[in-house]
Amino acid sequence: VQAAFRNNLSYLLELIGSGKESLIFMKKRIRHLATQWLLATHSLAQKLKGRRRDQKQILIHIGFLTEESGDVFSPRVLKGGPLGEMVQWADILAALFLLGHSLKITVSLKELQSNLGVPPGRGNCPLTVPLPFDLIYTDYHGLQQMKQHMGLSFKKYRCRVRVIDTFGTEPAYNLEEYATLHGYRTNWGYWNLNPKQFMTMFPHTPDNSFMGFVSEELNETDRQFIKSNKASNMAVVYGKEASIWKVGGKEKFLAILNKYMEIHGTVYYETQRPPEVPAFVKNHGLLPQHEFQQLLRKAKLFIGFGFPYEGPAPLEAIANGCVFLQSRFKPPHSSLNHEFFRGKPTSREVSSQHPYAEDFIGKPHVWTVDYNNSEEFEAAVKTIMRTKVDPYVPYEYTCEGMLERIHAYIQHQDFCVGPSPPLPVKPNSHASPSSLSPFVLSPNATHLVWLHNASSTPPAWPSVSSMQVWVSEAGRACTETCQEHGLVCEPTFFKFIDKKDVFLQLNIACGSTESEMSHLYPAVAEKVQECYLQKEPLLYSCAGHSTKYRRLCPCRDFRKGQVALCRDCL
Ligand code: U2F
Repeated sequence: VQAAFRNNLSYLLELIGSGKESLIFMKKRIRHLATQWLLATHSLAQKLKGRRRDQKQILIHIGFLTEESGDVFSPRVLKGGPLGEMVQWADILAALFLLGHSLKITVSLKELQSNLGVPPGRGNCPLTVPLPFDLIYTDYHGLQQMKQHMGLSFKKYRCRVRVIDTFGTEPAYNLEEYATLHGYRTNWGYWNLNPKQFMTMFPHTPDNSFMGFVSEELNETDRQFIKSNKASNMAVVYGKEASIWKVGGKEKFLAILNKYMEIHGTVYYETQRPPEVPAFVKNHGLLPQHEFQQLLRKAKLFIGFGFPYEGPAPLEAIANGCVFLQSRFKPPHSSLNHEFFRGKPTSREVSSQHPYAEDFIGKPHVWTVDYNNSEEFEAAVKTIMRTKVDPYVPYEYTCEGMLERIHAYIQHQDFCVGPSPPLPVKPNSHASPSSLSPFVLSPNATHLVWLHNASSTPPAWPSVSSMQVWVSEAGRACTETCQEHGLVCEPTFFKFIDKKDVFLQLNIACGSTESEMSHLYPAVAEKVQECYLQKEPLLYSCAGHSTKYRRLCPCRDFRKGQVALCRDCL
């Protein structure tokens, strides 16, 4: 069946049900963004005109909202608790629905079981029940519940699962055998999924798929209104919970900020003003989302104190014409040195409160400074007050950008197919071994590019024509190596470059070549001239570095403002 774009969100709102504060929050958000979603859907429909899109049967099981996993978030919706996850789920629901797929939404174990066709109490029965869904979107909690209640079907069908995973899961933590052996410890389990089945809130690591969420875009009238109503001396502090005010050293930088600006907060309180918030701060209490956004429209500066990490609010601030000022983390925070990240399945180093804002947006919208350096901090505040900035939303965070990305994933990502067939070899019997390779060395001999030849191009998504193969410096990850060349690492291409010939073509001297399990392979230990190929495809990883190795890195191009998709990927 072909999917037809939808032009109305009311049926989705019905499907979501009610009863929980979290669901009410999500429905409000969907209602509030409805016009924007519908316009974006129309515009994507024009762009994809004539394209065949299959309609999928999709189950959405929001595990963290089930009573069975404790549902700690719902009771905190009105009390300053995390909303980022709900923002994201609301947007995922809207996007999947508008793309025309058929949805079932569950937020309890009972509903999950009845939708999976598993009779209650028969969770461990050895039968495999046919799964009535092409795709299941869930989270780590939901994954655990499905494993417990699907019996053998879980193993059979887990390739259909997509895990919404805010901070990301690196391959080294995903593969049970390897993680256990090498101490990649996680509190979230080892699922042996294809790492691209994990979908993140920001494009943290290309090993996962970037799901994202949306940020409201302003129309021309709003933009004009904002321009004439910005109060250049108004700052809003990022954070809804009083605890963020406990950050060490805040007196110093707050005193500086207070010299120049009127400071506002949206910190939740019950009856009394939270004692952590100084008297000179104008605290509005926790605001409903659209009122919070109205406040941002007036403010010039949105300032982060270091927590929460990587939430949606800075993007909303920038979308409403604020400058986001945040502290640089030196050394960076990670699961190795910070309580919050401990046990999360990633070694990613977080260089500031919001690395996406820092790296993908930057000045003039984002300033990342050392808060312990009073001069640097003060200079930043003064410059920000003088600088005019326009509201800005990166394309990948617009409704159309999100619809486009999810559309592409749904139509092209398939983790249920077996290993791909060997690369086609050109039928040229006198050729030397290296000319059988589909790559050619770039003219300056720095990297390999795919040899454009229709007959040798395997059907792959992303398309291999977007590929370039680079060798990292020793101690560098592929993530960074590709970035340095204006590209992004693409783990699905590892299978094409994990070959002896590729070392040869890159003029790398291999005294020996072994095939072993390591998330750093393929790589070369240059000093000893040892080359290594990867034995376990699930360990192909863009993340990871060691001073011992130079890694082979499969990079690709990307669409402007849409890093998840290569130029020919739509
Ligand atoms: C992040 O969760 P948070 O919920 O703390 O993320 P925020 O960036 O603070 O914003 C979430 C939403 O809260 C809204 C605002 C954002 O969309 O519009 N809001 C509001 O409704 N009223 C107000 O007064 C102020 C803000 C992250 F998303 C999670 O994944 C992490 O678990 C968490 C901890 O790092 O941080």
